[in-house]
Amino acid sequence: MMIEKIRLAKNAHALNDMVAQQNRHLFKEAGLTVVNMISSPGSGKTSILEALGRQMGHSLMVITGDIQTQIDKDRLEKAGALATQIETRGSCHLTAHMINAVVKHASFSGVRLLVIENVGNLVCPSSYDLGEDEKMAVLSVAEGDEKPIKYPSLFIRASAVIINKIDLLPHVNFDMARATADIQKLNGNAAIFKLSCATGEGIDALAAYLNSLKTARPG
Ligand SMILES: Nc1nc2c(ncn2[C@@H]2O[C@H](COP(=O)(O)OP(=O)(O)O)[C@@H](O)[C@H]2O)c(=O)[nH]1
Ligand SMILES: [Mg+2]
Repeated sequence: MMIEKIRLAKNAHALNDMVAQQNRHLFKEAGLTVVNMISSPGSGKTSILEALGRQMGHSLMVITGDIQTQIDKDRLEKAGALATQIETRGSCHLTAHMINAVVKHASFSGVRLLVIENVGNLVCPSSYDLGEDEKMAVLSVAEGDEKPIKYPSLFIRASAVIINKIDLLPHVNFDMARATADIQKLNGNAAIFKLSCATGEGIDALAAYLNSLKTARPG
């Protein structure tokens, strides 16, 4: 019984990876940079993407995943970005199949950057390849400085980590030196951005980084 379960889980992952490769091919054909943004609920993913949307307009497309509601899609469109909502109806992460169903008929005319805002969860989303160029982790200072070492799987895989809500630092017990040292221990190559969506601090540096990803892509 246990062996059968493990076999099924392995098959499901293999199938996901196959569709992720199809997505990656499609994204490359469309000349897109694709980022898979992952965090716990409420760390500020949509707020960061709203700030980017106000700068980038329709050159930013977001596919946003939630258990239910179209709230984030509406917020992102209002901020100026293109947005599509996936309601997973209970699933705690997006899969390559869910993304494929959206992107296989989508028009990417004028789009430079596609961000997939994953379902809020620090664990499951990090083990599903969606066909992205890179994973980006978001951690807010209100969540606690020990979260990277408690939930290492995301931070090990992320090319960039955003530490958000730095405007709240005077009000919370968040040791920035500890958090950044732990992130660097887990992943020496991760770029770290300190951000506040409330004040706008750090948004330009993040936008410049995302733009440099585009120019670094071959073809
Ligand atoms: N003080 C402060 N609040 C923020 C910041 N970023 C987001 N928030 C708030 O945090 C809450 C959750 O943000 P949201 O973008 O929905 O997070 P998501 O669930 O990760 O998409 C909202 O009430 C935001 O207004 C920030 O930098 N500073
Ligand atoms: Mg959100």
